[in-house]
Amino acid sequence: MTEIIVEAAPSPFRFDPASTALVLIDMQRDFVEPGGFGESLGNDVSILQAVVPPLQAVLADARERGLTVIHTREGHRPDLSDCPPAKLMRGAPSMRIGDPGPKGRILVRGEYGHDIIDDLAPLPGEVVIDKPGKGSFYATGLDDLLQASGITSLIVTGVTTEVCVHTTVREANDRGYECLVLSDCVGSYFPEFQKAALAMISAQGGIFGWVAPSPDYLSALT
Ligand code: C5J
Repeated sequence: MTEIIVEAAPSPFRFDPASTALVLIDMQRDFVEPGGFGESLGNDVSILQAVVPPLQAVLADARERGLTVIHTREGHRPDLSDCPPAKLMRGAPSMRIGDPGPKGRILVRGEYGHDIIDDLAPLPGEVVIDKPGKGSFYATGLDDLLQASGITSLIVTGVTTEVCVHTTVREANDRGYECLVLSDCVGSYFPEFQKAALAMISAQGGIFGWVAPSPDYLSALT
């Protein structure tokens, strides 16, 4: 066993790369680029671009050292049979889930907008989890896959911090996984939510997990 120790809040995060996966949550065009789901909800999606360069560095490092890499995508079947009406009808977006948009049907599997951005495109052999909800465990095979692979720790990245990242970290925490969230590799449309969401994870002795910037994570590995 190799123990890596990362300076993190609220305390050093210890993990063994052999039992750790890097998780990239929903780095899809639908959230990160104009013309997708995120923009249809009234968000300025350009703010999420800041996440891409540090996440590229973390992904490159993980690939080099053979860490398990897992990508997730939020989205629905073309017939929307896995999209609850409550989600479909929520709010007053400019385009609803399933509507045709400039990058294809909004948040629908198989559409260009639903896929992961080119800068972080999965390599053959990397796991891609399609999920209908905000959490990566709900209605997916993620837990089974992690258990079968002996994964007990997750390095968590992606968007958006207070929605799919938080839901996933909470689900993971309840299932016994140790999560380190890389603060510069997760992004929110709302700077105040970014700050609060990260603080919530490490508060109370790490009630949901640990938080550290990616340079501290990467330097611990070298
Ligand atoms: C949202 C997500 N924000 N991936 N989804 O609706 O965080």
